[in-house]
Amino acid sequence: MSEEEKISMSDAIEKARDAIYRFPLIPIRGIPLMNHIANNWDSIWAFQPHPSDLLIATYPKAGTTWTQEIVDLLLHNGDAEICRRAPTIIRIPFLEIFSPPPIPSGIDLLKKMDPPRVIKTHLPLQLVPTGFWGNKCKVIYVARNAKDNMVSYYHFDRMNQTQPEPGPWDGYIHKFMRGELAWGSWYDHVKDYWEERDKKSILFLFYEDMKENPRREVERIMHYLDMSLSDDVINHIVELTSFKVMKENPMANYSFIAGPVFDHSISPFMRKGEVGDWANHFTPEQSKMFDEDYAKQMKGTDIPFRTQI
Ligand code: PPS
Repeated sequence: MSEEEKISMSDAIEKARDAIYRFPLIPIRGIPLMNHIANNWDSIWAFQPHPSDLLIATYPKAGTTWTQEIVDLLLHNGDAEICRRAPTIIRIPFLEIFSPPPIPSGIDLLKKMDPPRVIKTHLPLQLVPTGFWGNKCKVIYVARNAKDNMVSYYHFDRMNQTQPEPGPWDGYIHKFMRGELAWGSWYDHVKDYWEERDKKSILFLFYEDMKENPRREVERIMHYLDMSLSDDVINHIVELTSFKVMKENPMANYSFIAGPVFDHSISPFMRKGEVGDWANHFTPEQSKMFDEDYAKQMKGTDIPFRTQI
């Protein structure tokens, strides 16, 4: 980021102090989306990708930023300096985001970029602009087990003052199970991408696999992108995208979106980065109730989620 861009970003943060609030949810085709997205839905839906564009799709908090960093490094041969050229959200725009500065609008950024572009979305499959499928764009989907995904989302909703108010943990579990959080039902989100993965040539990844064997998953992404990099470069990318290194990387840890928008003192964006943290949040009763409901909502699907590794 240039000095000029940094100054305009900090100006925007100052202005945001008055403008931010917890955006209400408005349904778009039954999916609750924050009002700044719903109000701009027509331009999001009309977005025309180029066939060379790559989409990284996730339910919120499933490992998006991690995957974005891996992809950016792969595309730049593991060059750490180039991948520190700007914060993640500038390097890889967030398609549907239209919130006020300092969070930049995805469509505005994309208009200024030449393809091939890497694009982030949390949209469920049926709301992804149809050009992505029509143009046979590559799509990477990352999924995370429901319990850890929810814990991460809960802490994010506490710290991100633009997200709807999470309320107490006990009630949050029910909102998650009913699909009432921003971007809707986790269950439908993962099932729809899973069912379409072969037909649409989607690379379907699991957060737990990435934790278990990051090198294997980095290579999986590399092959999907039809690339071949040296062992040294791959090892370097694995190191640069470890939780520890990314947490200290100001261009990957969202520290550029400071208070009052992201209040990292409530919970840092790079919080724990673990599999199984759910066990520190769910009571045995909550876990049992959640598991029973999970079995009903996921009946008939065979997605191999793991809640521990
Ligand atoms: S967002 O806001 O939807 O884009 O968030 P997202 O990036 O999908 O998810 C954030 C969670 O991913 C963790 N994270 C990582 N875990 C392991 N390794 C690496 N390198 C990494 N980078 C980000 C981040 O800490 C959030 O998870 P929790 O459980 O809250 O720590």
